[in-house]
Amino acid sequence: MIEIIGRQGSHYTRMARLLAHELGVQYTLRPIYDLLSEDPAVFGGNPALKLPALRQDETVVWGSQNVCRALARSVPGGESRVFWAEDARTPLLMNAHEIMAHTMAVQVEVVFHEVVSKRPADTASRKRRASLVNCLVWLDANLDAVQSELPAARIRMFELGLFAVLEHFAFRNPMGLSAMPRLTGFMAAFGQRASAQATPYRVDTPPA
Ligand SMILES: N[C@@H](CCC(=O)N[C@@H](CS)C(=O)NCC(=O)O)C(=O)O
Repeated sequence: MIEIIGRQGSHYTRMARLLAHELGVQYTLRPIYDLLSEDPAVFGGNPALKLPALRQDETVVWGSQNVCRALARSVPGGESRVFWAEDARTPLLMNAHEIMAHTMAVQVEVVFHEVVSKRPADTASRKRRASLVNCLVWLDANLDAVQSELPAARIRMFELGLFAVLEHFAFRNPMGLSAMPRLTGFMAAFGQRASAQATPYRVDTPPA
């Protein structure tokens, strides 16, 4: 019995859920309603107060990378069906995984500053948004070359993370992506996958 502790509106949770669906792993989602809680118990015991986490029997792992590993290990041959960031060997693929991971991380910071806390812009927040936009521009410019180096037969973590963060913009941090045609084209194509359609972004509403 696998339980993903996370949120339907979280791009890190989405990445893990996409992987579960791609691998055919059965799981239940235990929603975290209070993102701002300071109680580790809310986050599956994670002292970092971050989500997602995964519980399997008595074991809990924290963080999307560990969640994805645990999902892949839960099915025979699962790990080798996946192309992980650590499998990247060329500078382009190594950089692409770094930039995709950073885009996911900086999206959280931008959303926390601008959307959750509604704080006015400051030097640090302006730099974070510039960093986010720069990464998207880089990903758009390099997407074709990156995809040509990714093995077609594997489930590519780069694509799961990229799709999760790209679709997250409309849900949580609206910004125009029309100047990035390769990213929007990728999003439209990946969005046809059963895994994408099974995991749409939603607000988790606590039971009344
Ligand atoms: N390194 C963590 C980062 C996860 C993360 O930033 N998750 C966001 C939600 S998408 C979160 O927990 N936000 C709450 C917070 O930052 O306080 C991972 O890979 O799982």
